[in-house]
Amino acid sequence: TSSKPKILVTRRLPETIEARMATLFETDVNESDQTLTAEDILSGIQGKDVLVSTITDRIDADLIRRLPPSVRLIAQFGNGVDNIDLEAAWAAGLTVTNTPSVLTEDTADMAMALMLALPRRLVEGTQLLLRDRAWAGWSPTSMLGHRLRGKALGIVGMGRIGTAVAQRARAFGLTIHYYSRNRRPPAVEEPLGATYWPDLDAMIEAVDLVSLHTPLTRDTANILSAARLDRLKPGAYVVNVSRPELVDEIALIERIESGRLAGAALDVFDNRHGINPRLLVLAEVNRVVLTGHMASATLEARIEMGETVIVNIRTFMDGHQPPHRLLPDTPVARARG
Ligand code: 8YV
Repeated sequence: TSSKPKILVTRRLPETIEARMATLFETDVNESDQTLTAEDILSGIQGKDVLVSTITDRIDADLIRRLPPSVRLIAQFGNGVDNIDLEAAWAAGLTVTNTPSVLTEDTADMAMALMLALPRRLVEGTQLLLRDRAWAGWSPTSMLGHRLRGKALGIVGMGRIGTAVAQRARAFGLTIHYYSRNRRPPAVEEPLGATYWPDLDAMIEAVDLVSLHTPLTRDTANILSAARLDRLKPGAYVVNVSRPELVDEIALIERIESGRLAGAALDVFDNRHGINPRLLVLAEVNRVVLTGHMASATLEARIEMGETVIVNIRTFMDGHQPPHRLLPDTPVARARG
């Protein structure tokens, strides 16, 4: 028997990461493209020390209760941990870690790309050429969109990612408004010219675009409710690279269909019963831009996420505090009940 930590990895990871894990740990990777069921996880985890999870694994109180006592660490490959019942994990004496920071900039880039895509008719521009297999040529009035410069951006959740989005948006000439549980210090606000709104409803009424950057918790589920969508200015846009549950998706669809809102750019959407066909129709007519949870999907980010998981596991198994241990009384701690 080896003294290497024994780990179960629920999804395939980049090759370099799997190879490195295989040298450092006794590694068991789910080689299928399917998410493991709770029963699969429970049978795979027997005799192991660490569960390496991703957002697609539902690690609820029941699963946690049934984990063998050998498991002491859940090392999430990812920043968001809303798939894990943190309170149940802590109550069971488990340590939970995540991989923040390494995906911040890439996620912010994607938010910016999505923000630009609809007003500058990016997808539509390509579709037009593909449909005609030809270009009618330039004209002073063809394919006019709208500029972002001068618009007011409302950022919901001014953590690492929200701040990185604000920096980019500032460079694009947007004015920065934000709602966050805690006001950021002047050293953060001032270079961004950012306006803090302690009242989300009030901020929503003041902005032209809203971009969501809060973790999904009990407090943030449905934060962009139907009532809040109704407070948006006519013609406003919604951008979501966070979690679908933050938005009342049906209400959003209705308001875009009616023309009340200009559109939405969504990297995350309710996929429990497949993509809402009304959302697909709106995407077809270029009122919505849809991407499938791609905001952190760069090879570089995935490798750094893997490296962060490895550091968390090694530090923990060496008996030290892992660098990205999640603790109660932090923003993500209020997992959904
Ligand atoms: C990750 C994400 O790909 O890190 C997050 O919170 O949403 C994604 O970008 C995913 O979490 C992997 O577990």
